Amino acid sequence: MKIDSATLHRVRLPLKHSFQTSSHRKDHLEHVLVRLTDETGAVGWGEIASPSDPFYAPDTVETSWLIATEYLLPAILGREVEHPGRLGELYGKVRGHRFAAAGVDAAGWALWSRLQGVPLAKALGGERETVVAGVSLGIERTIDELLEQVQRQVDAGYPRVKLKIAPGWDVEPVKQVRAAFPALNLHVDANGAYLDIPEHRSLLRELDHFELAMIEQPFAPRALLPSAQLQETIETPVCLDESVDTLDDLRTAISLRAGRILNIKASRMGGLTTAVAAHDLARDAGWPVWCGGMHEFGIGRIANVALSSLPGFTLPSDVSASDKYYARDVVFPPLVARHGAVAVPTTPGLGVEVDEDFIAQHSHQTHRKQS
Ligand code: OSB
Ligand code: MG
Repeated sequence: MKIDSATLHRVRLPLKHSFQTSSHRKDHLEHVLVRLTDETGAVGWGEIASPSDPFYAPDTVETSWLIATEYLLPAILGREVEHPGRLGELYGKVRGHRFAAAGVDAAGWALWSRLQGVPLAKALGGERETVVAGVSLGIERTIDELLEQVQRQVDAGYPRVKLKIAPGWDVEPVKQVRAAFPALNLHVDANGAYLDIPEHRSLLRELDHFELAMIEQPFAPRALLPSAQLQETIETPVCLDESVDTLDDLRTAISLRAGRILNIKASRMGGLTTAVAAHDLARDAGWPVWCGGMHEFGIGRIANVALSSLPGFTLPSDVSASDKYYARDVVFPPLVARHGAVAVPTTPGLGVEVDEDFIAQHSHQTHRKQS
């Protein structure tokens, strides 16, 4: 395929329920949607799901926009690419800025699979017809409000619930949720909020008593040694998210036994190509994987559903239905979960219609470039 034109839309959507992590609170999301066409006019969409602030990763919506417009799109426009797995070579000199690269990579995969007449999931090597979805719940103001949120998601049919934790919001909320939902598949995500100090290590070890499926990213992204030391002292698997940006990070983490589970986010790792390679590497190492989310709009999330259909994704993924996040989504039909499972699209490309009018209405910055 030859990429003939590229358009970026910066789109803002309000969240139905504001979300607090260990680092910040948000009530809306602003993502950059990438629209690529080839010379026949076929279209592929991808999503740059960078948070607005540099608190999850160094990226922001502004830096992603800059890198996409100044480096990534100029590198791919007018170039002949035989396979989307090779797109990254065209901008291989760009260090970091993986969220921006991931949006471009995903649009390339969507376009290519559309041109090949195969569903994106098949193009990636997916095998499953449905994927099991979990939900991720933020830090609430009170434990009662948290219990209400958990109940709501259990009632909606989700079989796995993840709770955000931070020092001051950990053992007590987890104890109460576990007491109220003894059989629930439950896990916690600290987004790196704990320090390698005795007080924090003992809080994390206390969490070992609640039959959690995993403790996700307890320490800072680069703190692989503390993570390995914690894993050695607890039964609960440690899951890595922010620690693994590249395949080399993953090899290091596996070799240090810094965890036992990997959260794969195509956004964090620079695209679907690297996400698939991480899946293969983790599988060889015996690490189960699941697909994390960045509160993607439907374009990014349907790509996450396709990715989650690969055989190594044996744990529930953060691919909740559109109505968990947004009153209206950018794709049609919106994602729905039945008994906690989301169907993998079976038609060519992304397998959903992109609502271009709705995107145009909510886009407050646009950039268009032709080869
Ligand atoms: O750590 O998984 C995370 C959202 C923003 C930043 C980091 C994370 C998250 C989530 C959201 O947990 C999961 C979802 O998209 O439902
Ligand atoms: Mg996480």
